[in-house]
Amino acid sequence: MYSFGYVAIIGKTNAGKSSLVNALVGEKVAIVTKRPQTTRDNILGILNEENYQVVLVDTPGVHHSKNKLDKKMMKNVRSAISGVDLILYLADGSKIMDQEEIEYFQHLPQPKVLVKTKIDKKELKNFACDFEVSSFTGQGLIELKNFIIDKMPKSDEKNFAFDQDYYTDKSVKFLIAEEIRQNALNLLNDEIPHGIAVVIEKFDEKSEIVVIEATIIVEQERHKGIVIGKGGQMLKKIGQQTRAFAEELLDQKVLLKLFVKVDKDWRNKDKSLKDFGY
Ligand SMILES: Nc1nc2c(ncn2[C@@H]2O[C@H](COP(=O)(O)OP(=O)(O)OP(=O)(O)O)[C@@H](O)[C@H]2O)c(=O)[nH]1
Ligand SMILES: [Mg+2]
Repeated sequence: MYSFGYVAIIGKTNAGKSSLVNALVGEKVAIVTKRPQTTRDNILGILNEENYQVVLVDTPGVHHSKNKLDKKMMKNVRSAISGVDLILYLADGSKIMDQEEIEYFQHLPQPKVLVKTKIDKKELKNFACDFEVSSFTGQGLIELKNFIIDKMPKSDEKNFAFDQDYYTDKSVKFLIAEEIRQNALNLLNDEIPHGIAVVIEKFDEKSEIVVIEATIIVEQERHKGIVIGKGGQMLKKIGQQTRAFAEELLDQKVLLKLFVKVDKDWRNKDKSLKDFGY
């Protein structure tokens, strides 16, 4: 018997969704930051074994929309919920589930389970759940994984949707663009809000060194200088961290050039959203 199916990973922003997908897959599929609203797209993390394939759908955190990008993100969440074989709703174990969150969970379609995350934290809250996990220590992951595989539709034939060599549906270009965004979010202070997008302008693998050119888009003129930093120091740091990731991913030397561009209020412009891949 073969098992194949889709699992949506839903939850408030910062609940630990991307961390759990990465921990279950064992590869860096989705970027993680301490900041809210990190994930913007639905990103697939694929678990492969001879007799099963499970497609985990990482989603943007559920939040109230302030701009067109937010609305697209919430549309991504809704589309992830429909037609999956199981929903994992993740709730941060160090925060209480307020009434709004409880109701949101109750309104999700079946089959669904409530997963308490970050159980390695000291300030754990006491609320009922089906599974308790920590992506940091690995606690509860095997139990959760076995439960997921068990819940997937069974078939005599191997009807998997993805080549078993793949652990995500995203391209190397996408993963590197996201890594740049992650490192920028982690290195920059709170002055730069979530108005950053990254576009890969050039990806040249022809010679033995891979040449990548990327532009970081900011939404205000004064943010440009902050991203570049004094004497270009900030941009250099973002570049260094990303190059290390890209070289490991590609198993090749990488030359990474970063540029910064202003696109005022791009999160509310349809054309910009499309140009930046949202
Ligand atoms: N202590 C602890 N922290 C965790 C754990 N999992 C995630 N975190 C932290 O929680 C923060 C948010 O993690 P993410 O995985 O990006 O959360 P997310 O739900 O994908 O967030 P959005 O994409 O913004 O919706 C990061 O700072 C993580 O390091 C965990 O198991 N233990
Ligand atoms: Mg995320």
